Amino acid sequence: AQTPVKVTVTGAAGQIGYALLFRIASGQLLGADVPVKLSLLEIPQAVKAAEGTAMELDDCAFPLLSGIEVTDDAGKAFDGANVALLVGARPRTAGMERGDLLQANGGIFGPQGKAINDNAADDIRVLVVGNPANTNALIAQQHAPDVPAERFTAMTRLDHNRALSQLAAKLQVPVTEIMKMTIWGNHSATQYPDLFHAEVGGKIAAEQVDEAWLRDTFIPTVAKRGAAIIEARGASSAASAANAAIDHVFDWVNGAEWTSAAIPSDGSYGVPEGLISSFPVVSRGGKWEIIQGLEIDAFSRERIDASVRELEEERAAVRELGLI
Ligand code: NAX
Repeated sequence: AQTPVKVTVTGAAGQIGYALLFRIASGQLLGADVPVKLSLLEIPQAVKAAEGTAMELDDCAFPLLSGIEVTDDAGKAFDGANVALLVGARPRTAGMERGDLLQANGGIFGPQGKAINDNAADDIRVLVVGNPANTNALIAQQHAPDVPAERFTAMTRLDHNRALSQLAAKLQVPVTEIMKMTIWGNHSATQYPDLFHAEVGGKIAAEQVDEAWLRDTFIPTVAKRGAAIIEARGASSAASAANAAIDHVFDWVNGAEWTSAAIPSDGSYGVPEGLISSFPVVSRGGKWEIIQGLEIDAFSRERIDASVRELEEERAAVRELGLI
């Protein structure tokens, strides 16, 4: 039988964790023929709740689930891990300054990056979901010098899926008719969902909608969808975020055509090298590759630059704080 793949999930007792773990255990993260073992990392106060989730996972008798451990010890959680989903983070609370937020998350993602560096399997792949996701991924990566930099990624797939869904509704086509969607930049309100390369029925999407809708409705609706979900549901996106994490890792491991992921920049499209920024990507041979050679018009350039500038500011702030 195949050796199980070890998948570590941090923040396992949280709401995304609850939406994610059952889908991983059922085979949706890696494939319907790949056995998995789960490691659930939580803070001490939430270990008991994570153990309750582990009991429910047991009760599903998933054929592919070969074991579950629950721990508050990062060294143990990441020991031999092949996939790490870093979901647990310190949320921004009322009155919290950006510096405080970055500091608190540096205290989580620095040590977790080091624990990954020292304990994970050689093929470790890391997806950061916890916000601010791009910069948390950068912090973790900078504490893992022995792991290839490209193994640290951040999630913009939820933004990508939101963009697909908004455009499909506008044009009244199935989401499967939309190709080449891209989210550029930071997973934040500055992100840029790009319709100038997206295609519907083989034609450029931006030419099938009016400019005012694109600029004043589509872009802000996608970028502010997280807040709209909180407003409607009274809680932040959970199942859709878990779904996007599944999409990201499945595609990374199994290959994919054009999608969006935040990965370390190699300098493409004027994004400073090293920033973990969202790009149009394909997945080949277990690696993300940035799609090259796209023409970027002035409208897109301005928006990509604004989001990248925010990432640079976040990087400068965490450097200033000594977090990287
Ligand atoms: P919850 O507050 O429900 O759960 C977070 C869990 O993380 C808690 O159980 C907490 O005990 C745990 N945790 C905190 N510090 C930890 C540490 N050092 N080690 C291990 N576990 C730790 O939040 P949830 O709704 O699940 O969201 C999790 C994160 O995802 C948040 O940062 C949120 O902002 C972020 N999101 C990111 C999205 C994206 O597209 N990238 C979208 C959805 C979501 O908003």
